Amino acid sequence: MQASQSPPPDHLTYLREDDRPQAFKDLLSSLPSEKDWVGNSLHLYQGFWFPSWLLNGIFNCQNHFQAHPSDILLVTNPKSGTTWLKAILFALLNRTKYSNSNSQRRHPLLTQNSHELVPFLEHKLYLEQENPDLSALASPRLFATHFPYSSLPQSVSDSKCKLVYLGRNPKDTFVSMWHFFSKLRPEEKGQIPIQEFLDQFCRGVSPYGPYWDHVLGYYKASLEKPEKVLFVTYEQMKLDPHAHVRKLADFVGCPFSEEELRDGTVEGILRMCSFDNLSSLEVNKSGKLGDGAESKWFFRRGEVGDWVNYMSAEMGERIDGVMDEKLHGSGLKL
Ligand code: PAP
Repeated sequence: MQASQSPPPDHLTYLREDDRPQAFKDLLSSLPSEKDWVGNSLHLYQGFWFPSWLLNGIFNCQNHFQAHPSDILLVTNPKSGTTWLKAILFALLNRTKYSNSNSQRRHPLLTQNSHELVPFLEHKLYLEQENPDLSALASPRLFATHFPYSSLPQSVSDSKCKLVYLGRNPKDTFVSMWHFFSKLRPEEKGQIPIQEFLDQFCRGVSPYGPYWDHVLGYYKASLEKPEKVLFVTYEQMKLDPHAHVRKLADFVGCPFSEEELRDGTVEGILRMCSFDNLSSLEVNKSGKLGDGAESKWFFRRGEVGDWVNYMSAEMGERIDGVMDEKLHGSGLKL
């Protein structure tokens, strides 16, 4: 596999491989590894590929995160619509605080990116600190993660907390990822060669990949434990957002009242969290996120089926072929 050997852009400090304890370095060197297109190492740990800069967050979270029964975890594979679902879940859980009748309170989504409002466990909280103090967070706590199901911290499985998994068509996810990682490269390197990015993806080598195993883990869990894991897709959300926001609200234990359904609360949340609205806000047009990525990179097209604009039919069939083979017999179609 060819890969960029150049260091990541300067502003992306979180990508740098810093001085780590020897034990950590030893563990990393014992894991199979590959280079990604940004210049990072990916390591195969517990059957999934993790960027090396993130493994500390993964280990810390696995060792220390204590789930509460009222916690809600949004889980996605990167580029499946995390930014959108973070906004929707935040808006629906906080709807009383920021309702129309309480409009003197400016809605936080108007001034903060949803990634700031709904923190990632392993990317943020447990990456910055080994064991962050989360006791001040109000219940229900809303977190996000890209953890594969089989690698979740033990306390998540043991507690009654709820998991919302958002899946997405692999071709659209792949194209979204290709755009995003191309941005992370030094400008002079330009876009990642899509064919070679595809080769890697189809071998299962992508952050938190293999993609199919990530999705399948949560799909199966949602069948086995429907009260704990809700599996929805980006495409379902796009097709019937109203029904799915209601479904989300029911699942997380804060169903819409008859009055809310009459007074347009659901529509208000959908309007607030729409691609057009969020992507037009100053905070999402010009802001940066803590990890150096620009907020606007998280709002590209926001459409279903955009892959056809970047991949040939043959490339699409290649992803379909791998997915058919890997999901065969599971009942899952993406
Ligand atoms: P992450 O997992 O790294 O946080 P994530 O938010 O899943 O990223 O990926 C961004 C995708 O969600 C982009 O898809 P695209 O590249 O196919 O366009 C982005 O446009 C899309 N997205 C962001 N916000 C919304 C939204 N409000 N509605 C629909 N799609 C959205």
